[in-house]
Amino acid sequence: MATSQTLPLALTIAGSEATGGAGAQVDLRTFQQHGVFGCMALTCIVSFDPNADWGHRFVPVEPQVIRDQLEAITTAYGPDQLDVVKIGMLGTPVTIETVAGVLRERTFGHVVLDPVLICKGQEPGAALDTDEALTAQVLPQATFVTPNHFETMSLAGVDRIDDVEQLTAAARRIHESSGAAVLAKGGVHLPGDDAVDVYVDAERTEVLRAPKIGDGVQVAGAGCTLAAAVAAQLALGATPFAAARSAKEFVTRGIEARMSSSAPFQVVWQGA
Ligand code: PXL
Repeated sequence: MATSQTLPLALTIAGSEATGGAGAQVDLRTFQQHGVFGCMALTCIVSFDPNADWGHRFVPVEPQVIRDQLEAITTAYGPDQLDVVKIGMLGTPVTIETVAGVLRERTFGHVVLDPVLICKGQEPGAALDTDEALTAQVLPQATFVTPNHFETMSLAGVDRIDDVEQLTAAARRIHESSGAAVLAKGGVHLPGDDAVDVYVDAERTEVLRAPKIGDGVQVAGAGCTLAAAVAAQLALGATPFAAARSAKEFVTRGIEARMSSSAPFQVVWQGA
């Protein structure tokens, strides 16, 4: 009989988006594509409502059920085996408190935080209490954070980011306040032909560029894919900066191979 093998592992703590375009489904596909064994603690269930402009129907998972999932995972896989966690949508201050509590009990070498405040189509105002809880309780425990344009403004406490200099200044500010490596995403929100991201850690500040694809069409699931690819690369032993560069390439390929459906947005294909 063949002996069992040791595999790189990563955990995602994230929500389900039923159509598979965002959330934990994206994370697990991304891990798989990297040869990383994925496990998952589900925080919420999002079901878009086709009869209400594809708005979000959102159901949080009970805090005790989140704790149960994480107990099973962290008991099965000790710190020597599972050292990388990716955090996606938490959704409510109570869920944030629950996850932050578990992170304080069981340390991970790499905590990749995709600071999901709102999903595409939601009102920015809905994010305020989530924003405050995330900043106070989870961000200080993150080793790597991947804010999009809106989240970068929110976490840096600035009103606008219109160019790469402002994006860099905001990313530095988030790095200085959190200590985490920061990959701040300009996406399609900055002018120019390139999708520009800024990477900042204690040693370096780097601007990452890739040509905007399809006239800068916004594709759902790109943020989840990017953070999950960073986590997968870290699980494979990459440095944070190498993980950032590789993840941007992975997302660019996935956006090129994007998939459409009867929903009003296209989604990243991680299998490209
Ligand atoms: O893309 C952000 C995101 C993350 N996680 C879940 C989501 C969304 C956006 O829809 O539903 C579960």
